[in-house]
Amino acid sequence: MDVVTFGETMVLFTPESTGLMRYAHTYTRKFGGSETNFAIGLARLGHSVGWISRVGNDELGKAMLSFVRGEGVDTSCVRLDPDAPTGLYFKEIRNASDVNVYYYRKGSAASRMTAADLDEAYLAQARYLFVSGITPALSESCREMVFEAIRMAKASGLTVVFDPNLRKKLWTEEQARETLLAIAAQSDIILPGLSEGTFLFGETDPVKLGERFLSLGAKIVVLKLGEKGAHYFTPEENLHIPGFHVEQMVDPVGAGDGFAAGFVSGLLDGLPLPEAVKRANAVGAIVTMVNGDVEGLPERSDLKRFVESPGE
Ligand code: KDG
Repeated sequence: MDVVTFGETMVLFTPESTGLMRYAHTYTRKFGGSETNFAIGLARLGHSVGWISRVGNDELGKAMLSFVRGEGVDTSCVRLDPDAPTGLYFKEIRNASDVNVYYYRKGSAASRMTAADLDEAYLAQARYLFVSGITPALSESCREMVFEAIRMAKASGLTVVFDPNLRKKLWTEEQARETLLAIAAQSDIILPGLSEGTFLFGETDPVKLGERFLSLGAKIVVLKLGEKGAHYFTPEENLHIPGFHVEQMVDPVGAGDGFAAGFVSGLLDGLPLPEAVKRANAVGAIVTMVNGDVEGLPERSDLKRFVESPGE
C-alpha cells in the first residue's frame, strides 16, 4: 500500500440548476469528502491507497462504500455503523466563484469514529499517511483519533502529510487554530492554502508564511496560491511554481484534494520537488473544470494531455 488516509465522506446532493438552492427541485446524488477525493485522485493515477472510515449501515452508506471501492480505493477498514446515519452535504453553485456548502453531518457515523477504528498493522504497511484538518473538527473522539494515527504512523516510519482544510462551519476559530497548529507541528509535509496560513499565523506574505510553517518542524511545505500555482519550501530552498490557467472553472470544490493527490503521486514516482508541485497544480486545475468533488480527477493520460496543452 502506498498511502493510507481516514476521515468522513458524505453523500453529496448538487442542485441541477445554478443560483439559490431554495429554488432547486432536482438534485444529482454524488459523494464527496476530502480524504476520499484525495484517495480517488491517487487511485486514478495508479497508486494503491486505503481509506479508514465509518458509514451508516443504510442505503446511502452502502452506495458510498461501493462507489469508493469501485474507484479502486481499499475499503477493508471501513465499518458500517448500525446506530448512526451516513452524513450528507449539499453544494450550492450560485456561479463558479460563489459556491456554498451546507452540512447535515452532526452525529453522523463517521463523527463517531475513535482511535479504535485504526488498525496499526494496516497503517504500518503504507509509506504515507494523509491527514485532513476536517477530521479533528468532527468530534472529540475524531480529534483523538487524528493524534493517535499520527503517533502510529511515526512509529512505523510513514511520512505524515497534512492538509489543514480549514472548515470554519465545523468549530470555533480558537479550537481550529489550536488543533491545526498542533497537527502541523507533528507533520512531515504540510499543504496549506494561503488563506489558511493567514488564519493560522496572521501573516499574508507567502515567503514568511512558508518559513513559519517550516519552523514548526516540517520537512516540506507547499503553499497553495490558487491559479497562481504554489510555492514550496524546504529548510534548504524555496521556489514558486506557476499554476495552469483554466478557461472555464465550473466547480472549485475538491481542487485542494486533487492538488494533494498530484503532489503525493509525484513523490511516489520519485519526481524532483518542482515537478511534483507542477503535477499538483495540474491535477488541482483539472478538477475545477468538472462539476463534482471527484468526477474531474484525471487518469495519467488526461494529466499528460493537460500538462502538454492546457488550453485544449
Ligand atoms: O475539499 C473538499 C471537501 O471539502 C468536500 O469534499 C467535503 O469533505 C468535505 C468537507 O468536510 O467539507
